[in-house]
Amino acid sequence: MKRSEFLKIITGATAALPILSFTREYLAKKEYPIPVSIATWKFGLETTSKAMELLEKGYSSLDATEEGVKICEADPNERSVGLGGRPDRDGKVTLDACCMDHLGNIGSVAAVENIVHVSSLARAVMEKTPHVMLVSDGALQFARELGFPEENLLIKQSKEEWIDWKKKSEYKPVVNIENHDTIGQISLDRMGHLAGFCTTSGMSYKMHGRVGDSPIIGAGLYVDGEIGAATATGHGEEVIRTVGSYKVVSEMERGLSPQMACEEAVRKIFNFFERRKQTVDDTQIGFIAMNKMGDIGSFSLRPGFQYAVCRKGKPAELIDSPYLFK
Ligand code: SD4
Repeated sequence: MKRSEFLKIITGATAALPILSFTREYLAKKEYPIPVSIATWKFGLETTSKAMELLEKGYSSLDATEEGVKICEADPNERSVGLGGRPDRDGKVTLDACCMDHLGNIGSVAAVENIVHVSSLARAVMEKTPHVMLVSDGALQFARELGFPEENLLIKQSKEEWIDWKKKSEYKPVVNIENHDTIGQISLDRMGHLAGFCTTSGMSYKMHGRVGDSPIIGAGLYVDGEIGAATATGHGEEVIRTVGSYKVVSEMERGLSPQMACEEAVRKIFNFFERRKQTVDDTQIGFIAMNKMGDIGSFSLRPGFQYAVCRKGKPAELIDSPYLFK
């Protein structure tokens, strides 16, 4: 290595250190505007309100967030999460979910059929097994052992749409409409503890067995109890490629605000598109993030992404995310 290159690396490394220690000091001093809960998309209004009701009573961020996302999983009108989620190209609804707490405990399930509350199943993997991820039949078997109810998740409307889709079998995800309703939710409780869940039926008409970013710790969700948390929605393959949620949290660890950290992660994704000389015309990716102080941020690749925020003593609010491209 040339001396100048070496110096560049050294300078870069030492430059990062003061920012980091500044952040830690700042975190220790600031009073938390807590509790607070944030969630992707409009249904987050209801799920963050539910979480806040529980957080204000003193529930942990893990318990409150789980109760929030479960509302969405049980609602057949939400067509990309839980019951009523759109099927894969074989007509099967397969769900993905994960959770992470402030201590670094993680649990995840992927490609699960017939179980509505996969978020709770992911939590059970976290709390009741020596593992962190169970998939497909193994996850279903575990759910049965725990007595989770089984039901057909393919509602009539989804079935009819799928039959219609099969006429052309064109796999063309429509930005913000067809494939982008994953719920990622993060809360900060009265103890100052962060936790998050991410749950989805994934991309509509995906190949059977396809797993997106949502159940992948670091991609769809990441929580570092000493720094902050982030979660993603949108085109999962792109989020996995950049380990998106981890990227957001590691930018916060370097000292960036949640807002700037989300912007960095979206720019990184765009940079990978550019390298492959691909357009982002049919793609949407959105991140939301919160740091340990309860400051929040969001950023998306394209317009249309919204998220909900609910702070202590206030009604939940829907916010249009800033974005990179029109
Ligand atoms: C996936 N990220 O399976 C999910 C889809 C999504 O909002 O976010 N929908 O790739």
